[in-house]
Amino acid sequence: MRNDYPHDELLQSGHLACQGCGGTMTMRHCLKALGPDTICIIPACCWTIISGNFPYSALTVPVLHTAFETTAAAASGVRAALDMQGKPNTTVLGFAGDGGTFDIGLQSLSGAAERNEDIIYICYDNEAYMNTGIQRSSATPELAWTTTTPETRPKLGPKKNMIQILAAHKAPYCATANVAWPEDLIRKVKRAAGIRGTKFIHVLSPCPPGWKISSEMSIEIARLATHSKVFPIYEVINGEEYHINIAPKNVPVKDYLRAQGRFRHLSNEDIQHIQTRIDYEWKILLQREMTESFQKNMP
Ligand SMILES: Cc1ncc(C[n+]2csc(CCOP(=O)(O)OP(=O)(O)O)c2C)c(N)n1
Ligand SMILES: [Mg+2]
Repeated sequence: MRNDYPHDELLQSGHLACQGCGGTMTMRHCLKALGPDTICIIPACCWTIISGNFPYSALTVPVLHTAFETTAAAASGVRAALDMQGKPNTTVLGFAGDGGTFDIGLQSLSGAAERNEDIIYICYDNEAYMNTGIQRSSATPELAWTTTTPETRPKLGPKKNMIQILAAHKAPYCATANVAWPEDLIRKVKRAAGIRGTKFIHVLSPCPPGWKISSEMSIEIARLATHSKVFPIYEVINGEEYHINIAPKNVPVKDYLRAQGRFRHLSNEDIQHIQTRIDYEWKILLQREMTESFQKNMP
């Protein structure tokens, strides 16, 4: 392990997560990056449960549990209160699932990003409403099984592109990350902490029961998501400058899909359809990275 990897553990043992929970690893790494002077704003999601009840919380930082749709609004309020108290250096961390970010919390996140509130917003994306029993969200990948999109009627249409939505707000810093690359995630959270305004980090966080994988496969499958280009890892600065941070190994999408029970029903044609879409999205991302220098010169 590298020497600059933070050894402090702000997430204690005794939490209530499932084995192999990517959302838990995401929280652990984010808090390592931010340190103890951090306040977490957590809406309804698995993390409402994982931290445990006060005073037995596994989190050693203050937590405000808030309503499902209000993460970014509540974070804005906490930020304003801290500023009034003369505590500008305390980090306000909104930490929400994909349902709370892509769907129900989108308008409050959009409002905060438009006002450019000085907060870090981290979405741990396990690609469904896991806490309530694996219902599809707009982050669920195309043709995946969930309890509301059964194998005979799998989820139609592609996953919503949240980074593009935040980039369209000209948020000063947006990034994707993956629990399989903790050092990249920690670097990004630290970088976000040094920027004023709304910072958004979208972290792929596998869910073994929801993805129908065994818990020890969590990181390996997360890694395949990036190496197959299903979940590219990149940063967007000021909504314009794109930087891809991890070079994919061109693994066929099939290898990623076939490793998970939630895609067990897919035909070879389905897989080819997904591969075509992934290749197309990757091409667009490369083009965005290449047009960076033009955009830098815009007024
Ligand atoms: C307004 C409202 N609607 C529905 C719920 C029920 N609910 C609690 S957690 C949750 C799922 C959250 O999904 P996500 O944000 O993806 O987080 P995850 O559970 O996957 O960690 C739902 C639907 C709620 N608490 N409030
Ligand atoms: Mg979820």
